[in-house]
Amino acid sequence: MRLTRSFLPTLKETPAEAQIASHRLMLRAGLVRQTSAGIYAWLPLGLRVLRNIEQIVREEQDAAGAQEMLMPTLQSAELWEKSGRYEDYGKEMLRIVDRHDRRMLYGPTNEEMITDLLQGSIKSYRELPQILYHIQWKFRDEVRPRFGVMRGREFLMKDAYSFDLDYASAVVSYRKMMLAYMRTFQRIDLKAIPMVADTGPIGGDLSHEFIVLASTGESQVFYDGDFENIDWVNSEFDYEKSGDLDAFYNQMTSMYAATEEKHDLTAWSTVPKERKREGRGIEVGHIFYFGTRYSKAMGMSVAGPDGAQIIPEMGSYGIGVSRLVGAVIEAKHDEAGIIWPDAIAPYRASILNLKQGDATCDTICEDLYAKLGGNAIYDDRTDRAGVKFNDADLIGLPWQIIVGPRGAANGMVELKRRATGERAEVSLDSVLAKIN
Ligand code: 5CA
Repeated sequence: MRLTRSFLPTLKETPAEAQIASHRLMLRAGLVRQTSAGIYAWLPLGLRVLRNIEQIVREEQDAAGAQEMLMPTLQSAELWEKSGRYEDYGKEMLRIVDRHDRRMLYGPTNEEMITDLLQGSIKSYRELPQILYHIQWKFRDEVRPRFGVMRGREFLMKDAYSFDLDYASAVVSYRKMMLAYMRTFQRIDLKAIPMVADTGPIGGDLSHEFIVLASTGESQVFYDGDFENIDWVNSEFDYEKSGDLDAFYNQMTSMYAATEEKHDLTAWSTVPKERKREGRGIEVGHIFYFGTRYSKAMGMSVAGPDGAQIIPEMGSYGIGVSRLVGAVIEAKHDEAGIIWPDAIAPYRASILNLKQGDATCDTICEDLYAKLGGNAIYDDRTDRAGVKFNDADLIGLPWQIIVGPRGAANGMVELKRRATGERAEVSLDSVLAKIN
């Protein structure tokens, strides 16, 4: 993308309405713009990050055996009356009336809809277990939307739903999702701690929140320091083998918000003192096992092996995809701007032409830009070098290729790694090899 041709409205001034770093940086780097309270338009650069995160979430859901589908944003009130949640959800639910006076709502979540969809089609125990997910916009009329996309009213969520024949099988589904979450956050280069959680209006009796560590986070979390060192992506966990499963599960349940008195702190008390950690973080995911609460309410049952009807055991599993964009920035920024992890960066590199109009600089930049195949931002503006450096740091791509007339004359450019600030003079040949 050439900066002179792109819609990338960066801001020099810090927007007054933004209280936290990620909100300020998302506005300043031209990732989003608010269109009304708690509702954001994703500008080209922001959308690329959102899509990259979405893709990692999708790959890990698929790898865990979940199947992608897409349910609508609008739902009928009747569905929610069946589960009893139409009234319970209160003012957070955006209620809409269509031209035939039918009561509709903009979905805040999809337990009712997915259960209703499956109950018409799944008849036998042989068709279970199933895990289905979609990545879809939600609306919750939060009283106080704030912190930009972190607590929006409209936000993008990945929500998955599992259906199993019995408790033991439902717990396996739950653990599969748990591991998929840990892998997802690790791939985004985040440290996430699963914390035993309240189930809230969703209901159920087994639930974890996933807290991404960031010093500015709203949630306080106590955790076992050993947890930060587990390589979720490269470890094998055998869900069918109970030994592995239990070890894994015990690790997961040893994380508590020690301030929540109602939690059983026995497991926490067994963590050696030197491994106990306290931190702050942002809730980016929440998973729930809730048994037959919705399947029963929506009238779902399947024929068991002996012909008797079985009401499936369910769980639901959410990741705040749009919130993750903010959470990543909270975890990864400095005074100068964003520091995108490689896995989700909107582009790999910024090319900074320090002397636009100089034949050698222009040729080198054009050549690099072509060879990076659309995976770079080319700062081809005629601005001062200082402006280009500042904007490149603000936007935060992993690499900066700095092309100035002195080096260019000798076929050399400067390569800067945004995360470390390390700079090195490199030849044109090696710059692409380094970046790729
Ligand atoms: N039905 C369940 C799981 S599918 C559910 O809705 N869970 S939730 O309410 O905890 O939401 C799941 C995730 O969505 C949260 O962990 C959070 O990351 C994200 N989320 C929730 N509310 C908002 C919001 N107002 N703005 C941005 N993200 C949100």
